[in-house]
Amino acid sequence: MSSPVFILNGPNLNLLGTRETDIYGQASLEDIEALCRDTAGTLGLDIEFRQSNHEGMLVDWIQEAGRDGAALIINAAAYTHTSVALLDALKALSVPVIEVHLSNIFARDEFRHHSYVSPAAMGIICGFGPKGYQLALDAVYDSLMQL
Ligand code: CA2
Repeated sequence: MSSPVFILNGPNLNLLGTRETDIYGQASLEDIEALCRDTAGTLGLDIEFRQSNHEGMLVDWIQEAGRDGAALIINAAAYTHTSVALLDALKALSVPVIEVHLSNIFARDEFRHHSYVSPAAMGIICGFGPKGYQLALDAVYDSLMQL
């Protein structure tokens, strides 16, 4: 089995599809995981898809991705805008990191315009809903294949 691409999701993303559907759409996190499994299968990638509401857990998983993963896709949700701990953990990685957001954070509240994740990321994809995760997997594939 090859090293998986870690796909980490931050706080409250477990509520997707139940509330705030005008902003985040109808898809649940389980729907997004299924979409990722499908896309990853097509690309020949293994994935490790996780969600936590706890900053420390996300830090532990980022470190695990650095040890055992081929790449990391992260939607840090609200921690995007607050967490130096996530930035420090991400900066220690040598695998490719891609930041994803369902919504266009730059078209929303000013406090969402700054990301602590972006300085450690190869790139950021936002505003495309669940498709952003597929685009991120595509980008990971290209990066791993050095396309
Ligand atoms: O657009 C994104 O993916 C965000 O990362 C989502 C975060 C938000 O804080 C970021 O600024 C942008 C919020 C995720 C919360 O998701 C909910 C879903 C349903 C109901 C309540 C929250």
